[in-house]
Amino acid sequence: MTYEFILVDQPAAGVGRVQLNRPQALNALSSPLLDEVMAAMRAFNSDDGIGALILTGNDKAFAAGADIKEMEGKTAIDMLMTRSLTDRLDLKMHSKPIIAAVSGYALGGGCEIAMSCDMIVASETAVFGQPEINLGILPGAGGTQRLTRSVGKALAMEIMLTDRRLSAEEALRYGLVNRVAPLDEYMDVAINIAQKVAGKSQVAARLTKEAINQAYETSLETGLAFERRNFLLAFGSEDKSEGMRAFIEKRRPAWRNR
Ligand code: DAK
Repeated sequence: MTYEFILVDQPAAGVGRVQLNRPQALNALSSPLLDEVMAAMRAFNSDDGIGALILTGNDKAFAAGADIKEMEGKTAIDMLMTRSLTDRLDLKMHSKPIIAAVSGYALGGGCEIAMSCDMIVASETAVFGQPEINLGILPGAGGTQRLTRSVGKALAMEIMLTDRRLSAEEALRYGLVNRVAPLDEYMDVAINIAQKVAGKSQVAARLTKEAINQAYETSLETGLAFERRNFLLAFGSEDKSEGMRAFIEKRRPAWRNR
């Protein structure tokens, strides 16, 4: 499949990478771009040879948000009736772990998409923010909820009410990102983490990701019950037998992802 607004490759065994490639607009998330991202992510997600995904932009911009020029003439009903950013990029539906490799601007919908990934690796030049208030709107793809859960109410209020931007170091300090690395290294860090994930049992990784995400959705009691169910499911997998046998035989496990 050929794409106009994204680049797709496999930078390491088991790792699929989708790169937003609309540099002249700082990777603003236009509808055609989002459709391509979704198609590429879906293809990787259903590829048995892929164990982890990377979503990235370029050095200057991960994504500067939804495409303001596209949204400018839209009414509330237009937004209601067309597939939204969240519908288009519902990263939660992807069972494989996704790492956002973020450099430069991650603003508005760009920040929201990074936060809907499972981990974030940032370059030292990354800038996170939710500037929607400047446009007379508010975050609509998870910003008010995900950012608040990450950084807490006080800082979330400041970011979203005053357009305070977070540097990579601040994002690390407040728990928004996993790692910060120099510009020429952040992608290698992201690939390295993705490779580690891809080297695990896909069954166990999927059940783990699902269970962690439940921590955002439910009470502790319900989350613990969910974890227990997934734990028992893992015990029914061939990979559980292989993993434990490999440990006892002092060798690397050969996962079958079954
Ligand atoms: N949309 C469209 N074009 C954009 C853009 C954007 N978000 N951001 C940048 N560009 C374009 C600029 O218009 C410019 O294009 P030309 O004028 O050259 O044609 C080009 O990219 C370079 O931008 P600048 O000249 O402005 O570059 P600077 O380095 O001076 O400034 C900047 C960089 C990132 C500070 C600045 O471009 C900026 O403030 N951009 C806007 C950031 C922003 O406000 N982002 C939030 C957008 S609102 C939804 C859910 C969620 C959303 C929508 C719907 N539903 C559930 C329905 C999300 C909304 C948003 O994200």
